[in-house]
Amino acid sequence: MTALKSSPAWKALKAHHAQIGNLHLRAMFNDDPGRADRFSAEGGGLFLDYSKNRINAETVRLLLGLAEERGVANRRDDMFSGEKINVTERRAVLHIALRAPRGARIEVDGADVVADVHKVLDAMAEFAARIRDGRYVGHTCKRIRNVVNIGIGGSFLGPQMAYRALRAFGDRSMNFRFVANVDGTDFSEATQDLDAAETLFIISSKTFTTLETMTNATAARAWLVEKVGSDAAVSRHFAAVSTNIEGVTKFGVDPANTFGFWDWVGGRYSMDSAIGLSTMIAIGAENFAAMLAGFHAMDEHFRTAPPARNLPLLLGLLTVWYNNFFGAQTIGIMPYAAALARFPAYLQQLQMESNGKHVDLEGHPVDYQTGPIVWGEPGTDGQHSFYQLLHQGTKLVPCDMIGFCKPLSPLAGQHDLLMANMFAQAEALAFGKTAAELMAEGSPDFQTPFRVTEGNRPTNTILADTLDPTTLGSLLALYEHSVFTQGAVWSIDSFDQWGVELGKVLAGRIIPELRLGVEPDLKHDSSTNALIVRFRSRRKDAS
Ligand code: G6Q
Repeated sequence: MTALKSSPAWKALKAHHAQIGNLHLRAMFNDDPGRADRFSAEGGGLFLDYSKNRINAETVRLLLGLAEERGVANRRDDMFSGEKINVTERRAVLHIALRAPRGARIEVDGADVVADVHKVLDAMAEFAARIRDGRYVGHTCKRIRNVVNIGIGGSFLGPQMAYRALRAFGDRSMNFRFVANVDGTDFSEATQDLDAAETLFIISSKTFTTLETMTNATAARAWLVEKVGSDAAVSRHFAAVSTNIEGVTKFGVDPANTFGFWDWVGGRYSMDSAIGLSTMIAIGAENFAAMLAGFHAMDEHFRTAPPARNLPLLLGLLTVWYNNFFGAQTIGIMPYAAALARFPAYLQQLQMESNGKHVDLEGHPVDYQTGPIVWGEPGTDGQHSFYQLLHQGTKLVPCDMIGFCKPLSPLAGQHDLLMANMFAQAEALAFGKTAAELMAEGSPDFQTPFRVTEGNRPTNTILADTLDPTTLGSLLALYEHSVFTQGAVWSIDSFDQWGVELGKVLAGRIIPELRLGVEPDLKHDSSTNALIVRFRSRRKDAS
């Protein structure tokens, strides 16, 4: 494949950007009354209005041309058919198989995986039902009322986000907690008010070797045994989700409470695998199935919808447009739904771990920008903190506004206030307010320059009916495939994460150096050495 920057589509986009990059959304909307219709699309139960982007019909045509030239569709088909597109780990990338309907057939190395997926889903459903209806009891025959998921990264962010997003569909008689950080505070705070006899720990770890998770799992075992007063309690109070069944058995989890998944599921793409066990216990197997159906609907949309109406493709290409041609460094994710409070953090991992890469698929350094920084907060909260910079700052921050037509809360009137704010913010960001408009409204001269909002700040608006399990699934798949599209354009491996390894190795080296008692022979740089010396001496003083 031609190098990205010398490809004809890239060059055409560069020239096009030079022509239209400074056009104002005000003018673009004035010149084209059909703009909102022209630049909106629907799929998988989601409506995407992308008209408030700094694009015209030619931009879309050129971006779709870029996708074609970079072979996005072929790469997508390779993913769906189980090709080993995670080249650096020589693995298939088949999160789409996790939500394939029963009876579908997707092969890895000639063997169907969908039947295995449903076998695990059935076992999870049975386990979840027994916990929810009280047939499954703890060591002292008490009903399980607390579920604590112990896991980090992909084994944490998805389950925690989904639990919060779908609380309206969850069992309110149960408590769900999530422990990720190796900071002991995380575990102590999550468990301090729980009755151990009513608590189930789910150890969620693909590898079952992760330092944070294994440390917290060990702390959980000690906490349980101490509180319940018996080693035998472990088998009733622990479940595990992993690809490393040997490790799970060694830890002492009952095989009947163990749920597997496969190396073709990446951690950050795993919340709809058995890693979603806590989600399933919270919302029930039927709602979990509805979530999978939402994922699948978007998978099918991505696979079959024509490019010009393909939501994930468009979203991914718009990200490339701002990232590579406008030099935008970040994307803001603003869900207008308090229940999606952890959605930006979830997307942060999905996007940044997938596309924060410095070499292409052949291992050559890239000479273009790859994945943007993702951040965000629910609206309206963000409006009262950082939106000032979005409106009047000097940086271009394209934002995704995500909202729902129907409220989940009984305070339905407040939902209109929420959504009015979402629509208003997108409007203000796009069109702003000129000095002339302000003066016509009587703005004092001395204030006018400070009050001007230039506008021309791009947003996508994603609108769905209700934040329910199906919609959540669809929304998550939308972003998964948008991230995929970007990675395909940039010719990078969106499914590995080698960059996180070095820090882990270095921490492993430093751990024994912090233990008091033995004087370590420090061989780091002068800064790290001095920090370790200072830490040791202060820690000694404290103890
Ligand atoms: C995700 C990453 C990473 C991973 C965690 C936890 O894609 O690989 O976030 O999920 O490091 O790993 P384990 O599930 O193996 O404990």
